[in-house]
Amino acid sequence: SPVKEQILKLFTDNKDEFISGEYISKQLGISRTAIWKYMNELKTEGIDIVAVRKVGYKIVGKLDKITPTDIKLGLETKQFGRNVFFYEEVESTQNIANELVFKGAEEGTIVLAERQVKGRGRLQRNWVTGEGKAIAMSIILKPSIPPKVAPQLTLLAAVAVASAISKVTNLKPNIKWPNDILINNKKVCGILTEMHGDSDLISSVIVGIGINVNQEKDEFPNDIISRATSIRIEEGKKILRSKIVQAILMEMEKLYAIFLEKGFVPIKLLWESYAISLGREITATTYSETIVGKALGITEEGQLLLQDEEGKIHTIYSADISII
Ligand code: BTX
Repeated sequence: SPVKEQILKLFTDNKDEFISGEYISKQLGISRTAIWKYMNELKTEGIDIVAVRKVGYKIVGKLDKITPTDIKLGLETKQFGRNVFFYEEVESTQNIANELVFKGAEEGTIVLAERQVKGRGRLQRNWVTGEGKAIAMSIILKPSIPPKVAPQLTLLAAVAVASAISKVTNLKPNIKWPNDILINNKKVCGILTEMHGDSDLISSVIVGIGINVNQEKDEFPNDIISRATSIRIEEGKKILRSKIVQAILMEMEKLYAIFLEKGFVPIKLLWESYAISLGREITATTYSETIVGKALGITEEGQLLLQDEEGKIHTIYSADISII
């Protein structure tokens, strides 16, 4: 309800402080009894609120959940994540976001799920979502850009995730072109961007972000265990998923505004500051060939520049990269 949203906002604006019942009552124009009712509702949702007589209410903790309440409590964005669709189980959050786009969902709308039974990666690959311990999120964007520019949004999303992880943990994530986020050389996040529109102009882009957050080592399937990691494994402690989601939305909103105003160049610089493969010998496997060479950098459009052993420079639009 709008009142509940306003209460979540009051707590967000006054984090770590007591808010008096009188203040809430005046701000929202509701009775003390009504406030009491909303506080109880938040408690049943797993929000830990202390109430001190004559002082007020304060939030002292929450569970590791990603419901709309969990996301909005502490969210500092203007638009991103203001509309949250949450599901216990979906085939893929990308599919739900797709349907929402056709129903006219606003830019910045997000879809989250605890379980994905058909989570997907690029090229029809599978993406594993550790139930209750991972983030599976799709963000709807509606930029007016030509389709060839869309891959830049994948790189932008990678910067947003890397910088969000750096802000809420002590970790130093890296990006492997185009879309893997690695910590200590293991994959902690994958990003998949899908778009709608015609050949001249995009109408929407759905950015899918999968992050391993609180899984322990033995919780990964055998086929990925040697290449995957989670924030918990690397940080050595659990972290609230809602905090990471909020940080990503904040970074995305900021970077996206910069991108729309100034284009890709400022994003490119940030991307390069996280890049792991630049200057190294890599193998790039495209749909038609395998090229071995040195990664020189990315172009102003976001493609990878690779110099092979004969000195020839290749511009790579899409490939799997392994670092030699
Ligand atoms: P990708 O094609 O770069 O990576 C997929 C590959 O990564 C798989 O083939 C597998 O080897 C490995 N992999 C699968 N699951 C994991 C995992 N949990 N951790 C590490 N490695 C893994 C990356 O594609 C894009 C992933 C996007 C996922 C999000 S989740 C929300 C949204 N919904 C959806 O269905 N996809 C996106």
